[in-house]
Amino acid sequence: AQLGSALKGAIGRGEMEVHYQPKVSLLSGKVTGVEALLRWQREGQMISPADFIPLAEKSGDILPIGEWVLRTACKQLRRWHDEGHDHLGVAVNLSGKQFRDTQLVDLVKDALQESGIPPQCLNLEITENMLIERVEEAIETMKRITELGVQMSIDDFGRGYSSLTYLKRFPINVLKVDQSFVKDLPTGQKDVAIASNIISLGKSLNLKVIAEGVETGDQLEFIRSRNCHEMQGFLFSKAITPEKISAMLRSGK
Ligand code: G
Ligand code: G
Ligand code: MN
Ligand code: NA
Repeated sequence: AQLGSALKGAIGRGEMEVHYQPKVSLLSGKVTGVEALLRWQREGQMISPADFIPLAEKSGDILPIGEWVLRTACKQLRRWHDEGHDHLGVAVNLSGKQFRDTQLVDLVKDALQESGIPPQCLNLEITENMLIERVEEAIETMKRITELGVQMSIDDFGRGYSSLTYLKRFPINVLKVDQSFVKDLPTGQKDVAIASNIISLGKSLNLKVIAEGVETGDQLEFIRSRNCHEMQGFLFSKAITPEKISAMLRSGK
């Protein structure tokens, strides 16, 4: 309850920051985009979004917080574009409540207009579990978003109540292989089978495939050997401040 009441004013008190984790092309080795990851510094302590997002989701605070993350990420991307990195994209995670909010599409339009970024440079990440209920409404929302030119990713793919129906019926552009299937590559035979097949399934459906949670050179070699498009993980970088991303881009990465 204490954490919950502190959450209310956290943005106003300047305690929330958006950090960004690079996504890297396996072909060029270059940063193609970043994922926005929320950070809460409270009384000198970092509280993980894994701990406070569920609270915010319950209380409804996720709506103003999520709106702030989206607007902040779009405006930050605009700055990177203005610094000359206009190929860069930004991905923003949506919670279930945000995804079902009837004002989401208008908010996305407004964030695009306010920042002036090209719609195709914005990517919204949702998880499979958000697609189980109210399927027709979810498809409609995703259609309206992708008609704006905005891209959509299925995050943590394979971890939830996976159904191939999602790949068939939902308008998506990117598949993110859940980090649990990357963890034991390349020696774990089950991860080898599952990761290889998710990558080839995504590719044969013309989706961009991103492997998450890549921490070792051996994992990187494995996903490269399967022609995965991009990687994200501590091997390259954790989520860092926008200033550090700018420095990374200036250094030619
Ligand atoms: O860095 P990591 O600890 O950032 O994130 C933990 C979890 O919190 C992940 O599942 C991630 O998707 C989620 N998360 C991080 N930032 C946001 C955000 O801005 N919105 C939502 N809905 N989830 C987020
Ligand atoms: O659920 P989602 O994929 O949006 O959340 C990303 C989460 O994974 C964040 O908590 C982020 O900090 C974390 N993460 C990113 N790269 C790595 C990695 O290489 N290893 C581990 N263990 N976690 C990672
Ligand atoms: Mn994500
Ligand atoms: Na993920």
